[in-house]
Amino acid sequence: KEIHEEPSAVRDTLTEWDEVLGVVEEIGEVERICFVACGTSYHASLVGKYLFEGLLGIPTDVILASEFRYSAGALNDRTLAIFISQSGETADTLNALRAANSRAKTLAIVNVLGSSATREAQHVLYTRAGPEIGVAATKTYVSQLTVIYMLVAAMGAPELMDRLGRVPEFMERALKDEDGIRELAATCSDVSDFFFIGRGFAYPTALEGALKLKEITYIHGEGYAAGELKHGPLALIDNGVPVVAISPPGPCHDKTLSNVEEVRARGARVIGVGSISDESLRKEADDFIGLDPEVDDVISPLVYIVPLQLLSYHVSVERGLDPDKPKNLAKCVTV
Ligand code: F1P
Repeated sequence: KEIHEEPSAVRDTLTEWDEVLGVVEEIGEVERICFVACGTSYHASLVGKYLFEGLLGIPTDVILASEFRYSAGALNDRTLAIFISQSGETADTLNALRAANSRAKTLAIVNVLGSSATREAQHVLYTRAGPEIGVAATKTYVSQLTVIYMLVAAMGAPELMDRLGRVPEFMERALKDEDGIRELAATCSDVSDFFFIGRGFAYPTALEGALKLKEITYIHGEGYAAGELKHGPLALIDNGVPVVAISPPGPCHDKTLSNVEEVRARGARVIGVGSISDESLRKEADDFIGLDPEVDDVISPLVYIVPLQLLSYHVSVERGLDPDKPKNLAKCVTV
Protein backbone atom coordinates (compact mmCIF):
# COMPACT_ATOMS: atom_id res chain seq x y z
CA LYS A 1 0.00 0.00 0.00
CA GLU A 2 2.72 2.44 0.94
CA ILE A 3 4.70 1.79 -2.24
CA HIS A 4 1.52 2.54 -4.19
CA GLU A 5 1.16 5.82 -2.26
CA GLU A 6 4.52 7.06 -3.51
CA PRO A 7 3.20 9.15 -6.43
CA SER A 8 0.89 11.07 -4.08
CA ALA A 9 3.60 11.35 -1.42
CA VAL A 10 5.83 13.06 -4.00
CA ARG A 11 2.96 15.25 -5.26
CA ASP A 12 2.12 16.39 -1.72
CA THR A 13 5.75 17.07 -0.89
CA LEU A 14 6.13 19.18 -4.03
CA THR A 15 3.51 21.59 -2.63
CA GLU A 16 6.13 22.67 -0.05
CA TRP A 17 7.98 24.88 -2.56
CA ASP A 18 7.31 28.15 -0.67
CA GLU A 19 8.54 26.58 2.58
CA VAL A 20 11.73 25.42 0.85
CA LEU A 21 12.34 28.90 -0.61
CA GLY A 22 11.74 30.44 2.83
CA VAL A 23 14.23 28.13 4.54
CA VAL A 24 16.88 28.72 1.88
CA GLU A 25 16.53 32.46 2.42
CA GLU A 26 16.79 32.09 6.20
CA ILE A 27 19.88 29.90 5.93
CA GLY A 28 21.82 32.38 3.79
CA GLU A 29 25.26 31.71 2.39
CA VAL A 30 26.47 28.10 2.32
CA GLU A 31 29.93 26.93 1.25
CA ARG A 32 29.70 23.30 2.27
CA ILE A 33 27.03 20.69 2.94
CA CYS A 34 27.22 17.86 5.45
CA PHE A 35 24.45 15.23 5.44
CA VAL A 36 24.00 13.06 8.54
CA ALA A 37 21.57 10.13 8.71
CA CYS A 38 21.03 6.39 9.27
CA GLY A 39 19.70 3.54 7.12
CA THR A 40 17.41 4.51 4.27
CA SER A 41 17.76 8.19 5.19
CA TYR A 42 21.52 7.79 4.67
CA HIS A 43 20.91 6.57 1.13
CA ALA A 44 18.68 9.59 0.43
CA SER A 45 21.60 11.72 1.68
CA LEU A 46 23.98 10.06 -0.79
CA VAL A 47 21.71 11.15 -3.64
CA GLY A 48 21.98 14.64 -2.13
CA LYS A 49 25.76 14.53 -2.49
CA TYR A 50 25.53 13.74 -6.20
CA LEU A 51 23.06 16.60 -6.63
CA PHE A 52 24.85 19.27 -4.59
CA GLU A 53 28.26 18.50 -6.06
CA GLY A 54 27.15 17.65 -9.61
CA LEU A 55 24.57 20.41 -10.15
CA LEU A 56 25.70 23.19 -7.80
CA GLY A 57 29.42 22.47 -7.27
CA ILE A 58 29.03 22.66 -3.46
CA PRO A 59 31.39 20.21 -1.67
CA THR A 60 29.29 17.72 0.27
CA ASP A 61 30.04 15.15 2.98
CA VAL A 62 27.69 12.31 3.86
CA ILE A 63 28.23 10.91 7.35
CA LEU A 64 26.57 7.97 9.06
CA ALA A 65 25.03 9.38 12.24
CA SER A 66 26.57 6.57 14.30
CA GLU A 67 30.04 7.60 13.05
CA PHE A 68 29.54 11.34 13.45
CA ARG A 69 31.12 11.43 16.91
CA TYR A 70 34.35 10.00 15.45
CA SER A 71 34.49 12.05 12.26
CA ALA A 72 32.24 15.06 11.87
CA GLY A 73 33.38 16.54 8.58
CA ALA A 74 34.27 20.21 8.18
CA LEU A 75 31.72 22.09 10.27
CA ASN A 76 31.73 25.87 10.56
CA ASP A 77 29.26 28.74 10.29
CA ARG A 78 29.17 28.42 6.48
CA THR A 79 28.46 24.69 6.56
CA LEU A 80 24.86 23.55 6.32
CA ALA A 81 24.52 20.26 8.23
CA ILE A 82 21.39 18.45 7.02
CA PHE A 83 19.89 15.78 9.28
CA ILE A 84 17.53 13.39 7.50
CA SER A 85 15.20 11.23 9.55
CA GLN A 86 11.76 9.81 8.88
CA SER A 87 10.92 9.64 12.58
CA GLY A 88 12.92 12.59 13.83
CA GLU A 89 13.68 10.44 16.89
CA THR A 90 16.61 8.23 15.83
CA ALA A 91 19.09 8.45 18.73
CA ASP A 92 22.28 8.56 16.65
CA THR A 93 20.88 11.28 14.40
CA LEU A 94 19.66 13.37 17.36
CA ASN A 95 23.02 13.09 19.15
CA ALA A 96 24.81 14.26 16.02
CA LEU A 97 22.34 17.13 15.59
CA ARG A 98 22.94 18.28 19.18
CA ALA A 99 26.69 18.22 18.64
CA ALA A 100 26.44 20.14 15.36
CA ASN A 101 24.04 22.86 16.53
CA SER A 102 26.77 25.03 18.05
CA ARG A 103 29.18 24.50 15.16
CA ALA A 104 27.16 24.84 11.96
CA LYS A 105 23.82 25.83 10.48
CA THR A 106 21.47 22.87 10.97
CA LEU A 107 18.45 21.75 8.98
CA ALA A 108 16.28 18.71 9.77
CA ILE A 109 14.27 16.97 7.02
CA VAL A 110 11.66 14.94 8.87
CA ASN A 111 8.33 13.18 8.31
CA VAL A 112 6.87 13.17 11.83
CA LEU A 113 5.42 16.51 12.88
CA GLY A 114 6.71 17.90 16.16
CA SER A 115 9.34 15.15 16.64
CA SER A 116 12.54 15.87 18.58
CA ALA A 117 14.63 16.72 15.51
CA THR A 118 12.07 19.33 14.45
CA ARG A 119 12.29 20.99 17.87
CA GLU A 120 16.06 20.94 18.08
CA ALA A 121 17.25 21.86 14.58
CA GLN A 122 17.67 25.51 13.61
CA HIS A 123 15.62 24.97 10.44
CA VAL A 124 13.06 22.33 9.49
CA LEU A 125 11.50 20.98 6.30
CA TYR A 126 8.80 18.32 6.31
CA THR A 127 8.31 15.43 3.95
CA ARG A 128 4.59 15.08 3.25
CA ALA A 129 4.48 11.29 3.08
CA GLY A 130 1.77 10.83 5.72
CA PRO A 131 2.07 8.11 8.38
CA GLU A 132 4.25 5.16 7.42
CA ILE A 133 3.23 1.92 9.11
CA GLY A 134 5.60 -0.49 7.37
CA VAL A 135 8.83 -0.65 9.35
CA ALA A 136 11.07 -0.52 6.27
CA ALA A 137 10.95 2.97 4.80
CA THR A 138 9.46 3.26 1.29
CA LYS A 139 7.25 6.30 0.63
CA THR A 140 9.20 8.35 3.13
CA TYR A 141 12.40 7.62 1.15
CA VAL A 142 11.01 9.13 -2.06
CA SER A 143 9.58 12.05 -0.07
CA GLN A 144 12.99 12.71 1.49
CA LEU A 145 14.51 12.63 -1.97
CA THR A 146 11.87 15.08 -3.20
CA VAL A 147 12.74 17.60 -0.46
CA ILE A 148 16.45 17.26 -1.25
CA TYR A 149 15.83 17.88 -4.97
CA MET A 150 13.67 20.91 -4.10
CA LEU A 151 16.42 22.27 -1.87
CA VAL A 152 18.93 21.92 -4.67
CA ALA A 153 16.46 23.58 -7.07
CA ALA A 154 15.96 26.47 -4.65
CA MET A 155 19.71 26.88 -4.11
CA GLY A 156 20.54 27.26 -7.80
CA ALA A 157 19.05 24.62 -10.11
CA PRO A 158 15.43 25.80 -10.66
CA GLU A 159 15.18 23.77 -13.90
CA LEU A 160 14.87 20.66 -11.71
CA MET A 161 11.33 21.65 -10.68
CA ASP A 162 9.74 20.93 -14.07
CA ARG A 163 11.33 17.51 -14.14
CA LEU A 164 10.23 16.77 -10.58
CA GLY A 165 6.65 17.64 -11.52
CA ARG A 166 6.61 14.65 -13.88
CA VAL A 167 8.00 12.14 -11.38
CA PRO A 168 4.59 11.01 -9.97
CA GLU A 169 3.45 10.11 -13.48
CA PHE A 170 6.68 8.13 -14.13
CA MET A 171 6.18 6.31 -10.82
CA GLU A 172 2.57 5.48 -11.69
CA ARG A 173 3.78 3.90 -14.92
CA ALA A 174 6.38 1.87 -13.01
CA LEU A 175 3.73 0.65 -10.56
CA LYS A 176 1.62 -0.68 -13.45
CA ASP A 177 4.29 -3.32 -14.09
CA GLU A 178 3.73 -4.97 -10.74
CA ASP A 179 2.50 -8.28 -12.23
CA GLY A 180 5.78 -8.76 -14.10
CA ILE A 181 7.74 -8.07 -10.91
CA ARG A 182 5.59 -10.52 -8.95
CA GLU A 183 6.42 -13.22 -11.52
CA LEU A 184 10.10 -12.34 -11.37
CA ALA A 185 10.05 -12.50 -7.54
CA ALA A 186 8.58 -16.02 -7.69
CA THR A 187 11.66 -17.18 -9.61
CA CYS A 188 14.25 -15.81 -7.20
CA SER A 189 12.77 -16.15 -3.71
CA ASP A 190 14.96 -19.10 -2.75
CA VAL A 191 18.42 -17.69 -3.54
CA SER A 192 20.86 -16.84 -0.77
CA ASP A 193 22.60 -13.79 -2.26
CA PHE A 194 21.70 -10.87 -4.48
CA PHE A 195 23.86 -8.09 -5.87
CA PHE A 196 22.69 -4.61 -6.86
CA ILE A 197 25.04 -2.54 -8.99
CA GLY A 198 24.94 0.99 -10.38
CA ARG A 199 27.12 4.01 -11.09
CA GLY A 200 26.58 7.71 -10.38
CA PHE A 201 23.00 8.44 -9.36
CA ALA A 202 22.22 4.73 -9.66
CA TYR A 203 24.74 3.84 -6.95
CA PRO A 204 22.61 5.02 -3.96
CA THR A 205 19.68 3.25 -5.63
CA ALA A 206 21.72 0.04 -5.63
CA LEU A 207 22.47 0.47 -1.90
CA GLU A 208 18.83 1.15 -1.05
CA GLY A 209 17.60 -1.76 -3.20
CA ALA A 210 19.94 -4.08 -1.32
CA LEU A 211 18.86 -2.68 2.07
CA LYS A 212 15.15 -3.22 1.29
CA LEU A 213 15.92 -6.82 0.31
CA LYS A 214 17.85 -7.49 3.53
CA GLU A 215 15.25 -5.78 5.73
CA ILE A 216 12.14 -7.56 4.50
CA THR A 217 13.27 -10.84 2.87
CA TYR A 218 16.32 -11.70 5.06
CA ILE A 219 18.22 -12.55 1.89
CA HIS A 220 21.79 -11.27 1.78
CA GLY A 221 21.76 -8.32 -0.60
CA GLU A 222 24.86 -6.37 -1.46
CA GLY A 223 24.78 -2.96 -3.10
CA TYR A 224 27.94 -2.06 -4.97
CA ALA A 225 29.28 0.72 -7.15
CA ALA A 226 29.48 -1.16 -10.44
CA GLY A 227 33.08 -0.04 -11.04
CA GLU A 228 34.15 -1.49 -7.67
CA LEU A 229 33.16 -5.04 -8.55
CA LYS A 230 36.58 -5.74 -10.02
CA HIS A 231 38.20 -4.81 -6.70
CA GLY A 232 37.00 -7.93 -4.93
CA PRO A 233 33.34 -8.92 -5.06
CA LEU A 234 33.57 -10.37 -8.58
CA ALA A 235 34.90 -13.46 -6.80
CA LEU A 236 31.40 -13.97 -5.36
CA ILE A 237 29.61 -13.84 -8.71
CA ASP A 238 28.85 -17.40 -9.60
CA ASN A 239 26.41 -19.32 -11.71
CA GLY A 240 22.87 -18.08 -11.21
CA VAL A 241 23.60 -15.31 -8.63
CA PRO A 242 21.07 -12.55 -9.36
CA VAL A 243 22.71 -9.23 -10.18
CA VAL A 244 20.30 -6.30 -10.43
CA ALA A 245 21.98 -3.85 -12.83
CA ILE A 246 20.54 -0.34 -12.51
CA SER A 247 21.37 1.64 -15.61
CA PRO A 248 19.25 4.69 -16.47
CA PRO A 249 20.05 6.71 -19.61
CA GLY A 250 22.98 9.03 -18.94
CA PRO A 251 26.76 9.34 -18.94
CA CYS A 252 27.34 6.15 -16.88
CA HIS A 253 25.27 3.89 -19.09
CA ASP A 254 27.97 2.36 -21.28
CA LYS A 255 30.37 1.76 -18.42
CA THR A 256 27.65 0.00 -16.42
CA LEU A 257 26.93 -2.12 -19.48
CA SER A 258 30.54 -3.28 -19.55
CA ASN A 259 30.18 -4.32 -15.88
CA VAL A 260 27.05 -6.24 -16.84
CA GLU A 261 29.09 -8.09 -19.47
CA GLU A 262 31.69 -8.94 -16.79
CA VAL A 263 29.17 -10.47 -14.39
CA ARG A 264 27.37 -12.23 -17.19
CA ALA A 265 30.62 -13.83 -18.31
CA ARG A 266 30.84 -15.32 -14.80
CA GLY A 267 27.39 -16.85 -15.00
CA ALA A 268 25.34 -14.21 -13.11
CA ARG A 269 21.64 -13.98 -13.71
CA VAL A 270 21.32 -10.35 -14.78
CA ILE A 271 18.16 -8.44 -13.91
CA GLY A 272 18.46 -5.24 -15.95
CA VAL A 273 16.64 -2.11 -14.79
CA GLY A 274 16.74 0.58 -17.46
CA SER A 275 14.84 2.59 -20.02
CA ILE A 276 12.19 0.54 -21.77
CA SER A 277 13.88 1.43 -25.06
CA ASP A 278 17.36 0.35 -23.90
CA GLU A 279 17.95 -2.55 -26.30
CA SER A 280 21.61 -2.97 -25.31
CA LEU A 281 20.80 -3.63 -21.65
CA ARG A 282 17.79 -5.76 -22.54
CA LYS A 283 20.04 -7.91 -24.76
CA GLU A 284 22.56 -8.52 -21.96
CA ALA A 285 19.91 -9.23 -19.30
CA ASP A 286 18.13 -12.46 -18.42
CA ASP A 287 15.24 -10.43 -17.01
CA PHE A 288 14.46 -6.82 -17.77
CA ILE A 289 12.47 -4.13 -15.97
CA GLY A 290 11.74 -1.25 -18.36
CA LEU A 291 11.03 2.29 -17.16
CA ASP A 292 9.98 5.47 -18.95
CA PRO A 293 12.76 6.57 -21.37
CA GLU A 294 12.36 10.18 -20.24
CA VAL A 295 13.67 9.32 -16.77
CA ASP A 296 17.37 10.15 -17.00
CA ASP A 297 20.06 9.42 -14.45
CA VAL A 298 19.55 12.69 -12.50
CA ILE A 299 15.93 11.96 -11.52
CA SER A 300 16.32 8.16 -11.66
CA PRO A 301 16.69 7.73 -7.85
CA LEU A 302 13.04 8.73 -7.45
CA VAL A 303 11.69 6.33 -10.06
CA TYR A 304 14.12 3.40 -10.31
CA ILE A 305 13.69 2.55 -6.62
CA VAL A 306 9.99 1.72 -7.19
CA PRO A 307 10.48 -1.66 -8.96
CA LEU A 308 13.24 -2.58 -6.49
CA GLN A 309 10.91 -1.98 -3.53
CA LEU A 310 8.20 -4.02 -5.27
CA LEU A 311 10.68 -6.82 -5.95
CA SER A 312 11.66 -7.05 -2.27
CA TYR A 313 8.02 -6.88 -1.24
CA HIS A 314 7.02 -9.78 -3.51
CA VAL A 315 10.07 -11.89 -2.62
CA SER A 316 9.12 -11.38 1.04
CA VAL A 317 5.53 -12.50 0.42
CA GLU A 318 6.77 -15.51 -1.63
CA ARG A 319 8.89 -16.53 1.36
CA GLY A 320 5.84 -16.42 3.62
CA LEU A 321 7.06 -13.37 5.57
CA ASP A 322 5.24 -10.23 6.69
CA PRO A 323 6.98 -7.38 4.80
CA ASP A 324 5.52 -4.78 7.17
CA LYS A 325 7.01 -6.30 10.30
CA PRO A 326 10.58 -7.41 9.66
CA LYS A 327 12.39 -9.15 12.49
CA ASN A 328 15.03 -7.28 14.48
CA LEU A 329 14.06 -3.89 13.07
CA ALA A 330 12.19 -1.10 14.85
CA LYS A 331 10.44 1.76 13.11
CA CYS A 332 12.27 4.13 15.34
CA VAL A 333 15.71 3.30 16.76
CA THR A 334 15.95 5.30 20.00
CA VAL A 335 19.00 3.66 21.54
C1 F1P B 1 16.38 5.29 10.14
C2 F1P B 1 16.12 3.80 9.92
C3 F1P B 1 15.16 3.56 8.76
C4 F1P B 1 14.77 2.08 8.69
C5 F1P B 1 14.19 1.61 10.02
C6 F1P B 1 15.16 1.88 11.13
O1 F1P B 1 15.22 5.89 10.61
O2 F1P B 1 17.36 3.17 9.65
O3 F1P B 1 15.76 3.96 7.55
O4 F1P B 1 13.80 1.88 7.68
O5 F1P B 1 12.96 2.24 10.26
O6 F1P B 1 15.57 3.27 11.13
P1 F1P B 1 14.93 7.45 10.54
O7 F1P B 1 16.03 8.16 11.24
O8 F1P B 1 14.85 7.83 9.10
O9 F1P B 1 13.60 7.62 11.26
